[in-house]
Amino acid sequence: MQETDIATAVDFLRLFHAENPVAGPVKPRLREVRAEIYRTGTYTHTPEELAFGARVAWRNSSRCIGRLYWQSLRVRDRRWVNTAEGVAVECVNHLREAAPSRRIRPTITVFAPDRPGLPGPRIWNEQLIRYAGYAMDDGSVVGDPRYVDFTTMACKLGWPGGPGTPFDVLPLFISVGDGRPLMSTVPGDAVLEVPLSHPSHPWFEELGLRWHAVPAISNMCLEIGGIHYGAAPFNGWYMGTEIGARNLADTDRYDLMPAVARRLGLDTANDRSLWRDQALLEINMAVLHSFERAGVTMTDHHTESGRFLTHLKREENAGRVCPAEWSWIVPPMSGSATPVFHRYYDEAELSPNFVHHPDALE
Ligand code: HEM
Ligand code: NRG
Repeated sequence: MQETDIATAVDFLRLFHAENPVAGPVKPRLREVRAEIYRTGTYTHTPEELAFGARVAWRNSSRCIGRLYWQSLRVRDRRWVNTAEGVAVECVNHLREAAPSRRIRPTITVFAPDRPGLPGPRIWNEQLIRYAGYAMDDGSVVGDPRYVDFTTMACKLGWPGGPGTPFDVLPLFISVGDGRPLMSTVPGDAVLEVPLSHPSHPWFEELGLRWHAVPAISNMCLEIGGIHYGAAPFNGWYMGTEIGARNLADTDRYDLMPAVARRLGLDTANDRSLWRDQALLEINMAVLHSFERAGVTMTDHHTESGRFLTHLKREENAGRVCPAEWSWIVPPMSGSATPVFHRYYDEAELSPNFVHHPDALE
């Protein structure tokens, strides 16, 4: 772990004081931080700097369409938690607090940062809740094919495997420094899930599909003013297409378009019958309907596209650049039916931000 770069720290502290006049002048704080870096090789954010830094990291996440509410991110400061056991407990607490009574609250938990010579904790899982993928002898997969490698690793590290359903929740793997990670199962009451049904096709329920309510990315590094928080899981709520048009539909994921098209009686031998498009639509109707029926927060791609344009206008009025990546912002179905399709965006990498660990597992 390297020493903290002073210039990066100074840039962040200037930004914090410019956007938070109540914090007073920046000069005394700069003097303090420079001295701490000379003395220890790094420095410590105040709770206010940490909360602001995490919110601005979200504001700067150019792939995220959901940034309108960046100021309302709840920040759980757990920087004193630096053991794998402690991180496991707080990840479960995070999940419980993020969705009390099914209303999801955008939340981040920030664990101990890396310090010179002393790496902070890492969560190996891509998200706190993900479904196992079991490779069968006949080449098929039970569960989520995306996590076959992760599941194989989990079993090698001592996971006995789940009950073998297509939706077995994977255990968490958490490490501090080199060596074997701690394995920790996520208790069932911390995993809110929604069974899927369709508003007008009763047979849809028979497919036995479900999805977890809270997307909580846990393998990205929160970088604020030169400090690296390697474990800082965050969540918002789902946009329906993430589940309906990708997780359940991609041919290398649950690959449900053919099965749904057959139940709909469509001609799957002919591409031009648009059976895929029709199946995709029905799966997405089912996802939005089911979350609504269960009272669980979810957005749709039309509403969220409109909100994102509002966000862009607000950022422009505040005199800020809002970087965005077209290929991530445009929803994976009906792109041209949403306003975010019909324009270009500024591309820039701003700090604070969330960055992928170079050695992250899938
Ligand atoms: C990406 C929506 C909250 C940070 C995304 C994506 C969507 C999305 C649709 C693209 C995902 C994909 O294509 O796989 C939302 C919605 C939110 C929300 C509806 C509701 C509040 C948040 C929060 C944070 C965040 C709270 C961080 C504090 C990110 C980041 C990515 C992303 C870093 C890129 C992930 C990557 O590179 O793999 N978001 N988001 N989002 N979002 Fe959000
Ligand atoms: N597509 C992924 C989740 C990526 C992030 N999406 C969010 N983030 N909505 C999936 O699990 O389908 N968030 O923090 O709300």
